[in-house]
Amino acid sequence: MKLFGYFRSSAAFRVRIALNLKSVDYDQAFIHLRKNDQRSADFLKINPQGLVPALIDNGHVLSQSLAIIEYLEETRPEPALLPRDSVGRARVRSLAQAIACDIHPIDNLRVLQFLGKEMKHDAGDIEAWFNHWVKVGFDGIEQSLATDGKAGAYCHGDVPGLADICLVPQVFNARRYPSFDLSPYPTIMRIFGNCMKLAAFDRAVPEKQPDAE
Ligand SMILES: N[C@@H](CCC(=O)N[C@@H](CS)C(=O)NCC(=O)O)C(=O)O
Repeated sequence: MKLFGYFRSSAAFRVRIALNLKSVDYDQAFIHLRKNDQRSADFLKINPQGLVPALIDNGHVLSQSLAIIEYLEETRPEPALLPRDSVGRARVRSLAQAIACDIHPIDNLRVLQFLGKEMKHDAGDIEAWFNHWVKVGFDGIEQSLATDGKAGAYCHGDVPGLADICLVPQVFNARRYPSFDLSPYPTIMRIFGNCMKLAAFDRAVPEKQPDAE
């Protein structure tokens, strides 16, 4: 199994955590996003979307972190990353998608670069954009986690799963600008702290990857 990623990519970070939780060994190939390797002809043959992560398993090329993680869940069911019951699965997928579909895509590198290079926004505008969309997303996620009675040590009870896999990299992203205030999110940060005590999460952090700079 080979993961194409980048140490700072939060979507690749999700897949690293999932692979670690499932104790799957994998090789890594490093796609330097700041050098635009994701748009090189060689990488576009692997993922024409020009995004990391991509995962090759048994000759099959997979892309999109949530699709990859669901594939891992189906092919290597233990330990489960989704609850057994349908309502629980919907809740966990909702939390994961609140991050992966609603926050992350509009704060992505190519969006920030477009705001700067093409739309001529300055660094302050870009920081405000980034922080605004993390705040909008985190406000709702904090409210859900704090009030629906389903969170335990982790987002869903006391077993780490898909929602935690998305939450932890997004907290790393939220720290990109010191101006972002994490104090309104005590439940998110409590769960983040619990996740970071687990080796599967700790080994996946950006600074521990071989391509970290
Ligand atoms: N929805 C995709 C998002 C993938 C994505 O946005 N990857 C970023 C890194 S986190 C990337 O490759 N960015 C390259 C760019 O913006 O040019 C997924 O979940 O895999």
